[in-house]
Amino acid sequence: KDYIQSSNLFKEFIYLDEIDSTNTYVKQNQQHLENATVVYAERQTQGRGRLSRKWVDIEKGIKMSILLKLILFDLEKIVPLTLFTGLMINRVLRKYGVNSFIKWSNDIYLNGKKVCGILSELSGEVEGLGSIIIGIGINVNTKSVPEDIKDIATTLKAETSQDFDRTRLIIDILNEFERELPNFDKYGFSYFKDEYKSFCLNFGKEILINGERMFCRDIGENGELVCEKDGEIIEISSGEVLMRF
Ligand code: BT5
Repeated sequence: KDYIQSSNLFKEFIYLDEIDSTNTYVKQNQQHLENATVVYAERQTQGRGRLSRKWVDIEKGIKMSILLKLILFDLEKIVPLTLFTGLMINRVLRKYGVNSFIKWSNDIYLNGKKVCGILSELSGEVEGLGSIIIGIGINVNTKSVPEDIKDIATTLKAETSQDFDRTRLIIDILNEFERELPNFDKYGFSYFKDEYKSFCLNFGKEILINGERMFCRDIGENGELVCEKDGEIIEISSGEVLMRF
């Protein structure tokens, strides 16, 4: 509450015990919600990932959505905004001494397993004008994850043997987001590109995209992957990226 009161961006924080999905909640209630409202849920019964995938609910974690209203979007800015959000989370985790990395475009990894996912969704009432909902899921204070995702997912506690103050973590993430948003607005993703590259697991590696093997040469000005295949340069701005470990 103190943080929200002192924030120039975030004006409202809604706490829910249980909801289907914080992104769905924001989408359904956005007419009544102020710009930059943050909705947090202790439990999600139908947490969502991208492309109709599921986000498994893990207790003692963070599941929240940020509503940014009346954004004249520029679809080109949506992917970079998600990348920017991931980078801010990665930055905060690193400040806590956590050895996290980013898997393009929006996953945070710790010791080869996913600890955080981001789901950005557009919701437009009028053409070109609408809102962006940024959903953030972080696995925090459980020692383990459910059996069905244990090979691919982990929690901050499982990897560091530490408990994290979730309120502090949320405030630090929102704070970092708020502090850097003007730079993102003004200069776009390119302002953050070098930092992103230095923590991006895909950069400088062979990756598989839709079954095709290519080499990731660079991260572009808008956060696209610049890849090389058979001497040809291919730019990828969305889609599935599978790491070859
Ligand atoms: C994501 O999708 O990673 C986006 C996750 C966003 C979750 C937040 S929570 C608050 C807000 N409300 C929502 O309903 N969603 C957002 P994607 O890149 O498609 O990854 C989904 C895949 O991650 C699944 O198919 C699983 O393989 C894996 N996965 C599912 N649950 C996980 C978990 N808790 N931790 C790590 N990996 C998980």
